[in-house]
This record gives sequence, C-alpha cells and structure tokens, in this order.
Amino acid sequence: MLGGKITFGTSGWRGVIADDFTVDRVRVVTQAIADHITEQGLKDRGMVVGYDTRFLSERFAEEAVKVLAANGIRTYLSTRDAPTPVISFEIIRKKAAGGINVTASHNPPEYSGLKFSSSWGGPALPEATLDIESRANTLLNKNSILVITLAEAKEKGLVEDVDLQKAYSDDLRKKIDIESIRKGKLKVAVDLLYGTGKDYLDSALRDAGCTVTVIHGHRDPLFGGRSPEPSEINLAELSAVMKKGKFDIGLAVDGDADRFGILDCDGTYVNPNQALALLLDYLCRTRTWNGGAARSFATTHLIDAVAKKHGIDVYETGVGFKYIGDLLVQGKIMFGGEESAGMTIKDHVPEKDGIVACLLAAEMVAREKRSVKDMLKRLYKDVGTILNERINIRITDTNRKEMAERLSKPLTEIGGLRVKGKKTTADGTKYMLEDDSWILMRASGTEPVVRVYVEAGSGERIEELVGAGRKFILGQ
Ligand code: G16
Repeated sequence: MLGGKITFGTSGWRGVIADDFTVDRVRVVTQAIADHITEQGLKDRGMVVGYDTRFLSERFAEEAVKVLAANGIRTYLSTRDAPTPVISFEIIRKKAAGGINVTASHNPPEYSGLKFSSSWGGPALPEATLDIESRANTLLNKNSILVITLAEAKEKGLVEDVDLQKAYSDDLRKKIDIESIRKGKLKVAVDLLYGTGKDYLDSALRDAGCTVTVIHGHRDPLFGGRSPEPSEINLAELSAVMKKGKFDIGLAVDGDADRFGILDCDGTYVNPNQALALLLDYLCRTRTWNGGAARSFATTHLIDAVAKKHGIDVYETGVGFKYIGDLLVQGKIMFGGEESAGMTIKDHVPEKDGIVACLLAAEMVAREKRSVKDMLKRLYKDVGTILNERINIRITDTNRKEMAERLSKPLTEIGGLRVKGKKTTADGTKYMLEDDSWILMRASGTEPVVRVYVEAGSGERIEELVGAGRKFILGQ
C-alpha cells in the first residue's frame, strides 16, 4: 500500500511533501478524480490544471496531467502558477469537467496539496470528495494507475498550454469600479507572500492608476520561513513598510490567492471578520444586487447585523467555502464570506477570491475617502459593536480525545456566564451566552490545531472568553 489513507479536509487533500504527498499518491488521487468525472459523463469536457509556487508544484501538476491523458482526458494546463479562483474562472469559461490546483494554500512550506473543483467551478462538495477519497483509497492497494508520458500526451493533443491570466484579469474590470479607484489615486502596499497573486493583484492595482509598493513578489518555496497566510503576524513586515511611508491601504493574498489580508492606512491589521462586514455594507450601498449574504458557522454575526440593516437574508453554512459557492450558484446570495479571509460576490466565481476582495477593499477606501478604522467606527455606531477573536491551539492526540469527551458533556456556564443556548453541527458546538456573546471550539480541517472562535461586545469579554476556551481545550 502506498502510504496511509487519503483524506480530503476542509478544502482538498493536503500532506507533507515526500511523506504523505508523493508523486505516486498524486497519481492515485488523479486517477480517482479521472474515474469520478468519467462516471459523471463529463470526461469529454477536459480539466483545467494549475499549480502554486511551492516546491515541485509544477512537477506534481505534470503527473496529474499524465494520468488524466492516460485516461483520455484533455487538460488545459496553466502556463504559470495559478490562483485557485482563476482555475475556478477558467473551469466556467471552458465549461470544463472540473479543475485541479496543486496547492496547499496557506499551509506551511513543507506541505503540498491538491484542490479539486467541480464542473460548476467551486470547491467540490462532500458527495464528490467522499467518492474520490473512497476510489483513491481502493486504488492505493492496487497497482493500476494509468500513466503516459507528457510528450505522448501532447502528441495525442491531450494537453493544451493555456494562459489563464488574460481572461480573468479582463473580467475583473466588469466587477470592480476601476474608475473610482483611479480617481482615488491610491498608494497601496502589497504583500504577495511569494505566492500566485503576483502580477494579478499588483498589476490590477497599477492598471487602476494606483502607486504600488510590492514585497515578497518573487517565488520562494520556503515562503521566507513562514506560512503564506495573510495573518496579522505574517503581515508584520508589510505593516512596517506602511509605517515608514504614506499609504492608503495595505493588501495581501495567501499562497493560492483565494484568501485576502487588509491593513489600514497606518499599518494596523484589519481582522477578516471586520473586513467582510465592511465590504458587505459597502456593496449593499453601492450595488443594486438581489440576494442574501452567506457566512459560515464560525464567521462573525456582524454580517447578520449588516444584513438586517439592509433587509437581506443571511444563510449560515458549514465551514468550507464549497457550501457558500453552492449557494452562489443556486442564485441565493450576492455575497459570501468566511472568517478565514475568504469571500466572493454575485456573478463572480463560486470560490473565494482574495484578489477580488482586495480590489473591492481598495475601491471602498477610494470611494469612502476615509480610513478603515473610521469606517468601522461608523459601522459599529450603525449596527452595534461586535468584536471577535480566533486562536489556534496545537493539540496532541490525547488532548483531542479528552477534548471530544469534554465537548460531549453538557456545559451550563463558560467564563462565568450562563449558557443560554447551543447549536451543534458537524463543525462543533457553538455556545450562546447570556450576554449574547458566543464561543465555538472546533478542530481545523487543514491544520493540526483546534480553533477557538469568540465573539462579544467588548475587548475584556473577548479576553475572558479566549482564556476560558483555552483552559477548556487544554483541560486545565
Ligand atoms: C480552507 C477552506 C476554507 C476554510 C479554511 C479553514 O481554506 O477553503 O473554506 O474556511 O480552509 O478551514 P479549517 O478551519 O478547517 O482549517 P484554504 O485557503 O486553506 O483553502
């Protein structure tokens, strides 16, 4: 058997390179995908294949192409590293059977991964990933993976090298108010975190007349020794750059450019929940779109407060952008966001798009002509103050078991406050407390950590709840 079981997490299959994630296992998973789309009757529509800037990414992508070709499936292979939302855009444009992006997104450098997007353009739903997983795990025990060489695949016309950038970038102009950004004459600091956002985000900003200062705009498979995640700590360098100069906004995207990062004009990190609420409010005021807003179980209820202000419905989904993408395709929503810094909008891809989120943030700053801090102040005045925090706790298998046991017992009090209600889903239990604050503890599906999410009306309550959550997880 070729290694341990293959499991798809919150988005795709991820593993440590040369341990879990090997050429052989990429071939196995691709064969499972080929069988899946063949059974769906989609194989004639071809697959879009891309890769990120990680170690050996293009090589792993090539392996996927060779297996697809051996199965008679044509590939549209990206000529450069590609953001996941761009793969999504191309699947829809080409009416392809789906897409594979070789990426471990925001995970540390030693990881690689494979994201499979379905024919509707979004991250595959559990019914698809369960089928692929089960096929892959059966294949692990057999020696029946079909592979041909790349030269043979090309000779048979089963691989087409494609430039994914132009069509996607042209389309951005229809979705973003470029003229407003141009009028704003923005000075923007951009951290590309060595990832696939290069020449997408920075070029779009330059095309919109911004003066752009870029850091980490080249490929480094070690990501400067960090994870390519636009978190507060990882954006400290961008913040330092902003403090030395005069900027209107700081923007960042993660390794596969589906997550966003935003810094205010003074270099202060804007947490993704706050950014989502501001963008939803802004879009409701500046677009004439129908439809509701979707957020995941773990995402801020500030979204609900903004939705209430504008009289639109809110849809709560499980954690994973696939569920939000599905609602977008069904035409139910005009905005979807996740606390992990993912968002998309009406008429765009059913996948989170960090490039679009950043450009909308630039548009918002240009049109509103005020700092993010001021916009937030105004929003809190309008809809009430809702603050939030998320911490990640590394846990051992013993912690995990004990935690599951503790979580299964009824809780009547957390952080000195009575539990007034609870909601249990596949993503854990959210405890609603008597002062309307809440706490959710859940195991991540992409990292070996437990996440504690808290929301409350004041900074002190947030601290108390974070402390209570930490103690609970660690059993102290
Ligand atoms: C993935 C998923 C997101 C999810 C995030 C965090 O993001 O696509 O929908 O919110 O992981 O998931 P978890 O809390 O289970 O780790 P990405 O950017 O890593 O693909």
